[in-house]
Amino acid sequence: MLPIAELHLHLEGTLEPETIFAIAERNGVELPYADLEDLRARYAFSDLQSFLDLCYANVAVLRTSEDFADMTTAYLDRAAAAGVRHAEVFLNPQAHVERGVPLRDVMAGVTGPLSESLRTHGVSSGLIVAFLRDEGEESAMATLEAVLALDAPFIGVGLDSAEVGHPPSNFARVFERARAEGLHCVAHAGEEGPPSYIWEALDVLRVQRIDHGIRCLEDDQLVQRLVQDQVPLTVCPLSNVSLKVVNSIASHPLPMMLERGLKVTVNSDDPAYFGGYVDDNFDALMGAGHLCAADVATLARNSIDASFADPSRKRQLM
Ligand code: ES4
Ligand code: ZN
Repeated sequence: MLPIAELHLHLEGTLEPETIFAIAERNGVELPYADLEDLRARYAFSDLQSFLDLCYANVAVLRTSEDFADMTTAYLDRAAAAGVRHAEVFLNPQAHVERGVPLRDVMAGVTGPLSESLRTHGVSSGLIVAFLRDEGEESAMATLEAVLALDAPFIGVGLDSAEVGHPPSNFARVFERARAEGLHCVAHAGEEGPPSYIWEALDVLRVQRIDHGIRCLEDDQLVQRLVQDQVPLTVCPLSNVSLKVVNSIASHPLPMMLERGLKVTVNSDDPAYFGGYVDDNFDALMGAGHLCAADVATLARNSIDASFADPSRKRQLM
């Protein structure tokens, strides 16, 4: 197994149905589902929003730092088995603080297992604090200030949730502030949103990677820019099919993206919801005949190179 880095993974999207029920039970939280099968029957999405509604209803079971730690450890277990040797994971603190969970508990729960992950799992890791773009810039800025004040370790900021109607340029000041703090900057753009959102993420937010970015193919000048600057795109094939961003794995544009010289990586996004972890994403692409051995090697190398791992760790994994 070639060492890979996973760079586009939402911890909230790693809660498996069984875990949702188990944590609900332990916390005395009443779930609006009759049983596991009833919950599983709801994993058919029409678009990004329909997924977000279910995912963020389910995270209501998370109440204590132990819950957040268990979620993080379960992901590390599964990621290590998938061949992941470095992981940069998103967390959306707003979603939990708004439900009354103290930010310090959220951050302590997640950063505990991450800080030990190299020793416990052979997976180096970093946390990216992501902002719910539909909650606006003021809320994002308050969240950034609050996590900075806690001095819990995190390596960067991201921008996620409902894309259309919430362009990256709305968050210029938050990303400026994050950069001034020495944080890495990434943003979801060009999943459901137009190519102009990718331009804004690059030129206004000055991000180092684009999460998804597949709609860049609609704009030749944008492709040229992304190729020229070798801006990494964290592509999530099973997510794209599940959220109906593309029709099928067979028609996924990843082969075209590689062919055009874009710096593509393969990631799982929300693996508990979209049919699998990063290894399952590779398997799906291979099954569709999309990847030769050289492509797999390129994708693996891209993921390490596009990561924010320190140079000595990158050399170790290349
Ligand atoms: C997302 Cl806020 C959030 N959580 C999980 N997955 C996502 N994809 C886009 N936004
Ligand atoms: Zn995502």
